[in-house]
Amino acid sequence: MRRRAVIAGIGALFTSACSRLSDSKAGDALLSAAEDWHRKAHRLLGGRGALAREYDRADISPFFRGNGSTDPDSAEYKAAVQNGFADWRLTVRGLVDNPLSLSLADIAALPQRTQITRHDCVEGWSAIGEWTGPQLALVLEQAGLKPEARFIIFHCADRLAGKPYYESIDLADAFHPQTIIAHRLNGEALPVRNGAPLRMRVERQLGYKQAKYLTAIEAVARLDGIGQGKGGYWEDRSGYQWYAGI
Ligand SMILES: Nc1nc2c(c(=O)[nH]1)N[C@H]1C(S)=C(S)[C@@H](COP(=O)(O)O)O[C@H]1N2
Ligand SMILES: [Mo]
Repeated sequence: MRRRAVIAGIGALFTSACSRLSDSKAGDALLSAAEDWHRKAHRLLGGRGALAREYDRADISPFFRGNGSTDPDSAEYKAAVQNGFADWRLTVRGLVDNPLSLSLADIAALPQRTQITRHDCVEGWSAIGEWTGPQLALVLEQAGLKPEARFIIFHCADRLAGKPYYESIDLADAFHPQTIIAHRLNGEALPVRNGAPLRMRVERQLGYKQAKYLTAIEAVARLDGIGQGKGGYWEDRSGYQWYAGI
């Protein structure tokens, strides 16, 4: 019963997220024409709620390589590794009714989802891994999104070329059932290489959207004012599109 209520709730959120997106001028200005076409085509071809393919245990890649930051070199992160991430906190803030500060134990105590999916990096490699963690939707429901919230920003502990890595998604992806806050890879605690202790899995999108070393989740109305305003580290400094749907 409860599950059904949650699914109905997610359905309603999809509808409101989509109508909010289509009538928002800020959102339209943000997206290039081609990107907007891609996003709309994706919605028609199976819909934004369609599931990414899930694989079998036998398909899991023997080694899930690391890319981008693979060993953040800040003193804080090194200290966190040293004490087994015992004091790691994930904050949930911005346009929410109840800001949260979650420990790894809080995250592990939530209902968990495990999914075996393929990660596709634009640099031309893929890997299949089994990810475990709570759905982002559960955490956002606990925090209670304010009606003005339209995007979710993921803040990370690492920097590349001196700038903090960050990413963002819209509410359709935020409430997608396969969007999880992963703390396990192939049944083990996440390796540092792959984003320990927490990283996002947004399975309908490309590799650079899968934010590692997650420290905060922020609900916002607009993307300008965060980083250089294009919604992500690579979006800000290369031609990478904000909507990286696959
Ligand atoms: N915080 C952070 N997240 C990140 C990156 C990064 O450098 N820093 N690189 C991105 C890119 S381009 C890819 S392909 C994936 C790589 O994930 P992996 O290291 O687990 O293979 O993480 C993404 N998330
Ligand atoms: Mo990537």
